Amino acid sequence: MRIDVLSAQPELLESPLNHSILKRAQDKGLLEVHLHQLRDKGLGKYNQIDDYQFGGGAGMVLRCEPIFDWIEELKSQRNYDEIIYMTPDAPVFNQSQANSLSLKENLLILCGHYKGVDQRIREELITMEISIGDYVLTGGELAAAVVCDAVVRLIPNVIGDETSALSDSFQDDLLAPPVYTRPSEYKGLSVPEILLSGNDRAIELWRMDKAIERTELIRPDLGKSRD
Ligand code: 6GU
Repeated sequence: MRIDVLSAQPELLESPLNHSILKRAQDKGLLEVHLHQLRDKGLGKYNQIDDYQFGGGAGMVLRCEPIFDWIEELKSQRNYDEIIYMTPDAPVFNQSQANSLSLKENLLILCGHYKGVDQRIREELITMEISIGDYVLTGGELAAAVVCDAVVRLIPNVIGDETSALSDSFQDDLLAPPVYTRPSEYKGLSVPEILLSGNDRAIELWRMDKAIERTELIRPDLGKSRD
């Protein structure tokens, strides 16, 4: 997979992209990430990328020219499966979208800033809009890092143990069951007996029970499709 990210602050993505799963995917040759500075195609002496909004109102808006120029240049070099705009006024990202994005070859992600981008960009260039939740971040960069992490870890062979991604919370609309490791007794706190029993079938049933119990308690909205 190749991911291009277009941003006014690409440095914000450097650390998350160069550690952990995202680094491992790149080291294994399964992922290429290219960060692009919006300002490189800014206007005039000061490389301007934003401007006041028509009609008045507080806050700057990212202008058409630098973003059209960047996206048209990148599109002339390869076909993008999706051109994604990160913005709080969009449908909220979920695991099923992460699954389908993990099957794509080329993704282009545009990070919003300030009051957002000129609407014409959204209508002409963007094929998918993503929010990561109901709160406002200063820019789309941290949200883009979240989406990249969620997507890239699902690319086959990025994480060693395939079953590990498949048993994540949300893969089946259930939160994950509790997990324990050694020691089996710590400060008088013990691990549920069943996990030490060696009875695989009973353990599987216990985990399913716990997953359902936790989902109903913490995220009853997730269970809806099971009713
Ligand atoms: Cl994608 N961008 C910004 N700026 N804020 C957000 C977001 C995105 N998702 C949730 N809040």
